[in-house]
Amino acid sequence: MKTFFNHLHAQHQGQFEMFRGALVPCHEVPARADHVLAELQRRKLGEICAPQAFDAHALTTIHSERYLAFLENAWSEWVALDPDNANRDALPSVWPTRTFRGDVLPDNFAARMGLFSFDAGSPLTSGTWVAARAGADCALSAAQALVEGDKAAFALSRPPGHHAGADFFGGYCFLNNAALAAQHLRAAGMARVAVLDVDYHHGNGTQAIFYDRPDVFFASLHGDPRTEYPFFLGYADETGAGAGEGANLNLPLPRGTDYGHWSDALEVALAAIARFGAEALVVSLGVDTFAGDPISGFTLQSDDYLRMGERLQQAGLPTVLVFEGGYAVADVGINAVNVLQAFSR
Ligand code: OKP
Ligand code: ZN
Repeated sequence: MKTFFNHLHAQHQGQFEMFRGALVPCHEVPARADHVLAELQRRKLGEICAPQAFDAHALTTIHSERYLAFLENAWSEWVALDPDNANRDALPSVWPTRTFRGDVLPDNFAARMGLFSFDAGSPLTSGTWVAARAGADCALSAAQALVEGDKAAFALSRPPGHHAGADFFGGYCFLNNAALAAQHLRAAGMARVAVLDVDYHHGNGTQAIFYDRPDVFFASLHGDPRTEYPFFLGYADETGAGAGEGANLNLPLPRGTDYGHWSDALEVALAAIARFGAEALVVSLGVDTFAGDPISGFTLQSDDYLRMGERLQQAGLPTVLVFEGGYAVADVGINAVNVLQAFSR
């Protein structure tokens, strides 16, 4: 399968994220994607391709115009506030929670950082827009490869995407690559598309984007939000709204879940996707379900990713795999490429 690699991913290089009252080094580092690329090349697994450049219209199918305009200009606004800001990342520190207004677009930059985000763990850097924008092109290019008849394609990019909503960033995510890929497949004429999110964390952004739509099914296996990030979405009773009722499936699992129990939930998700009648599948491929992941709580082993890839392939659908989380940096290449290699067999 082809890999669409984001050659600009390292332009996004956050320094610190807020954790327990302190700024700690970012977990979401450029080496993550480099390890996956190196492992793909080591195993000679398919062609590494540069993405096509898609125009802004491809983004506005998923993200709001005012959010995209904010993201594109945020760094220059940040540096205009104070030239010394060029040496530090921008983090939000104030948010319009319940009872505040979300319709007013304040002039103040800090206020807009809060309006368009949901956590203080996602630094916005000098190259965030360039990297995220090229990542979106990778996801769209992978979807386009399916349109042109490829059975599967991989979008290898960072920052990840599944926490980003139509008009907000957070959880290290800025543009929702999986949602962009799914929408591209829909626009190309596939009537029903499923997104399967196997990252450790619930894909709140993807869920929210498609929550009221009957044409895109969202299924997610993830750490139970009662204890795990992103806490405020991802519960089993979220089944879709309006015309989208029944097209959302959350399978929260407890900390300590191993592949045996995880794969039982995978069967439930794949059965639901089959019943839905999906013509294509987008997999949000996070490998932070790995036992060695520093910020997650499942106990999958490297070999389990081979089983995962084999089972995903058996679903028999044209599939776009989009790289998401995975923070055990030394193992992230082996784990992600195990999925891809088993999928390709
Ligand atoms: C992004 B993705 C850890 C706090 C959690 C946010 C985690 C975002 C994960 N110190 N910070 O789903 O892999
Ligand atoms: Zn994750």
